[in-house]
Amino acid sequence: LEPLYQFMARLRLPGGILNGTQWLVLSEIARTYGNGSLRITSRQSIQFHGLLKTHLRSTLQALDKALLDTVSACGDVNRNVIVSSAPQRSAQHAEVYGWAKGIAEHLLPQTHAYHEIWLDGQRVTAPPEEDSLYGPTYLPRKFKIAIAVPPHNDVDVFTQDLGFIAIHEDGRLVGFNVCVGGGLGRSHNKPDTYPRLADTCGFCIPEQALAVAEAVLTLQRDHGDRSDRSHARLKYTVDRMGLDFFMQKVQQHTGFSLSPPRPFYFETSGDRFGWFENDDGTSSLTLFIPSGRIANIEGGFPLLSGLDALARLHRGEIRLTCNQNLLIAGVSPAERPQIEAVLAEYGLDRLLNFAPIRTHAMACVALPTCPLAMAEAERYLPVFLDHMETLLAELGLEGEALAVRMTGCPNGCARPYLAEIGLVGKAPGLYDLYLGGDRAGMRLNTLYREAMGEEALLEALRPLLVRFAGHRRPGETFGDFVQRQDLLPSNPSHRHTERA
Ligand code: SRM
Ligand code: SF4
Repeated sequence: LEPLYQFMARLRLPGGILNGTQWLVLSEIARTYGNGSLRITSRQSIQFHGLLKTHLRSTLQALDKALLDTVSACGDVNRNVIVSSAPQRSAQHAEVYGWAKGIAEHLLPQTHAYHEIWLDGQRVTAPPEEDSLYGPTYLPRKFKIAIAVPPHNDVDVFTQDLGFIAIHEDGRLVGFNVCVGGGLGRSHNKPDTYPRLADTCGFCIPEQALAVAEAVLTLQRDHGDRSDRSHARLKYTVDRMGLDFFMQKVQQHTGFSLSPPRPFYFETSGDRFGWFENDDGTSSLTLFIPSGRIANIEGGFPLLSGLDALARLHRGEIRLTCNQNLLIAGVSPAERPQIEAVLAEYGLDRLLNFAPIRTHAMACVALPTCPLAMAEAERYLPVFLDHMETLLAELGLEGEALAVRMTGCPNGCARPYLAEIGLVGKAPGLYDLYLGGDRAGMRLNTLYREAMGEEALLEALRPLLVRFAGHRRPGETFGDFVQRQDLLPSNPSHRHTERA
């Protein structure tokens, strides 16, 4: 008798875009085969948890019918390509999304194994098949790409192996700044593993983006460290080879030179909540989804059913954000009153009324499903934020959109190393405390104290917040304040800590 194995499955969803019909398929799968919940991820995708082994094929077949799949959402390949989710200029978003989709498709492994194993069971090609891009051994490690559309850095573009920053001039996409060598994963007590922000290396026109992506990925395939997985990401390859030499190789591979990076400005890495107008006459609504977890709580809040009702009604896009939230995008003026009625009927309008410290926080999944978790994250974040809300209210800081990010281990899945307050799980109930990130994803934070329980964390934060409340400059954020006041130790485990 086989044990009742259960699995997590993650969608490939470039740009995090779904239509209403697809949403309803996902919801049905979660209820029928999963644990009744959908989880929006920090890479703008959806995860199912609790899929029994015997239900995997039915799940993937149901996804296939909805034109969705899980190919390349995990593994040593290019992962889900992410894109800023809410530029109000609709045409800009559509164009940039087009490039993201193109890159995602270009870098998709060519294997037919997924179809053979999960869909029709028929062998499509004769073995052995070899992928012309990935070769017989694929990449040394996962590879991640994002496209940011300034002033939104909701994708945290500098944390990606390869980042593109869309440059618009007179409203027209003229190209992308190219950023290389970001990544966050590290291990406790291994100082030779570290988070690193990508370097902005040059500028390319849109038609060159595919070639740049292919060159960077191919160089990582050929030069990445295959002897030690903890050193196999591109950031280590770049540091080992030297950025200039690596970029020379990229230019040799593409056959063209990058021009100097163009100016850009990032205002925020967070989401803006509520309704906003788009330039095509439609509007969009961003809903806060606590840690991206969507379920019906028994005897409580019917979040999944409410979103299903919206999906049945809405003719435009449903967009997922890299902060684990959800947008009902492109709502026509005629549709808007109906959407508002559904929000009221299911009580979804309460998602617009949380304190900023909650709506700007993120936690990774961690326990009970993540096998790498050392401490709680998604389940503990709301408790920690209760304490933080009380503390901020006491100090007159209740409106502060302080960015708190929590993970159950140092892998960094909720990108805690950029937060103003980052909590990184070390053991059950114990977290390393990082401070001093900014709100636009331009700076890594710094390790402040190690292995702290709840009480110690609050005790450490209180005097800093008291000082902040009394001495901040107008508009200054907590992260900027602790940096300016020199309240942080120097931290040798971080590289390239600030983007100009
Ligand atoms: Fe992650 C592994 C969850 C974004 C760095 N991540 C895992 C696994 C699959 C655990 C495992 O290997 O067994 C987690 C599944 C937990 C579960 O029960 O569902 C997991 N990662 C997640 C998600 C769901 C976090 C979330 O709460 O939203 C995110 C899914 C993204 C997606 O849709 O593709 C997620 N992971 C990230 C990010 C953020 C990002 O990509 O922007 C990072 C840091 C950036 C980076 O890659 O450097 C990240 N995850 C890792 C690492 C460390 C990689 C490294 O270079 O050291 C691991 C462990 C590994 O790869 O060995 C990991
Ligand atoms: Fe799991 Fe660690 Fe990622 Fe959290 S940060 S989901 S605990 S691997």
